[in-house]
Amino acid sequence: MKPIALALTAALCALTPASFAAEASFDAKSSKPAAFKFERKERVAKPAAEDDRLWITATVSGASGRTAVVNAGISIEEIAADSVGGVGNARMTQRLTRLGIPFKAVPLAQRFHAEDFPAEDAAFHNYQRLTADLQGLVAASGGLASLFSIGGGWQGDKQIWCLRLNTTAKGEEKSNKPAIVYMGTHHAREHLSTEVPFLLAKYLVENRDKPEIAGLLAKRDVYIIPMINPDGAEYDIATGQYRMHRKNTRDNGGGSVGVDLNRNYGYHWGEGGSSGEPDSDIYHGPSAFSEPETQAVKKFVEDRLDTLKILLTFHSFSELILYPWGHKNGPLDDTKAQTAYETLAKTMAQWNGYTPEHSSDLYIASGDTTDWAWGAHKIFAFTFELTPKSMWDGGFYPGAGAISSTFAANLKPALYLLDLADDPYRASAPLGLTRAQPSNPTTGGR
Ligand code: 0X9
Ligand code: ZN
Repeated sequence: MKPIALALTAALCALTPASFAAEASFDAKSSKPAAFKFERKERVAKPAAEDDRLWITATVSGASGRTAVVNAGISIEEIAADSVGGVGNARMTQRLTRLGIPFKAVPLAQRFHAEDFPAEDAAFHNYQRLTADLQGLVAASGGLASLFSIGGGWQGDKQIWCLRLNTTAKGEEKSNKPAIVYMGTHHAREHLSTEVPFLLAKYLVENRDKPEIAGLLAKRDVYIIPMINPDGAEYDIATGQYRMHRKNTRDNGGGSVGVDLNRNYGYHWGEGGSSGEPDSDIYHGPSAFSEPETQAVKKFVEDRLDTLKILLTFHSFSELILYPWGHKNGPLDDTKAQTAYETLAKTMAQWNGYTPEHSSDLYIASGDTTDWAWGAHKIFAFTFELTPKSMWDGGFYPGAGAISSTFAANLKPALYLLDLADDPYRASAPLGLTRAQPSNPTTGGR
């Protein structure tokens, strides 16, 4: 087990608004954005003077018990057979008391011992390195890759970069080829979910001349957006020690920072498993798509509705393959789609060893990316909860040692979806007709 490094209270107190602003302008200067589409807003969130967050262990079992805990405003991070652990505050524990749910609560900083940033975690991409390395991939791609910004974050000084792989169209040019989008790091502290889509981009660029990869790339329009929440990701590491930050960096006032971007999408927004309280880790924001980050994704997707068939959003952790619905229990009414989702998820699970299930089997949550993509636009949408399985194995901070193995485990699922982006229903077509024959990236067997 790898220890988790956190220094929450110290970190929050050490970061003055002035130092944060100085760091932000450094990033803006060094990153040389290709398309700077917005004004800097000078709305840097002020850190809370005190961190009143609690680690809450509640005695519940089953998805309905977990949903009751989420509905109290607590973000569940650890699931055991008869209990869950997660982040909340004293007001939320009062709700558990009223519901008769037994719990224990300790200060979050006490639950995670403060340690130095592990030296090996320098391998993770911060915003600046990601910007440089994406630009490097474009330069090394022989004309295959292009880079553009889909918008900016709350603070307005960072771009949400999108790397595109298309043998003919570049940047934001239209293409008739079937499209797929991979995303990472909606949630600030889930840094491994930046690495996996980045490494997928790198793999595709470096192997672009291998027949099996060249064949795939020739017929597809591939978009990779590794860091949807650059402000939050930087905020999480800005002090050199992890702060366990989940949301973006909207200044909610009263010292509370951030909106949960994975509760801010506009399909059944504001319903179960999200909170209207700004200090909740699952705060859904003041309105659907209130945040620039989700607005950027919305525009990106809606500009490509005629060709975009599959969306895969990487999160961490728990080793799950999740698919709609998440805002309500039960299968999709559309049985053909339900069968396709099940086949896709089970097939991918054979390769990465993750557990395939409806998002709502984890817990009900409204306003997430995949419910919106499917509900509003019928784009096949999956959430992968990456390694590790549990908080005890490193949780959000599994260490750099997890990067390459997690990418390797998810490469074949990612290529499988890429192949199926013309028609995801091919996955459940009878064998011998149009059923997908997944590629084998190690042997080139397709
Ligand atoms: O709660 C989330 O947003 C996701 N888990 S995470 O630990 N990465 O925060 C899961 C979203 C799954 N969707 C639903 N249950 N609706
Ligand atoms: Zn997440």
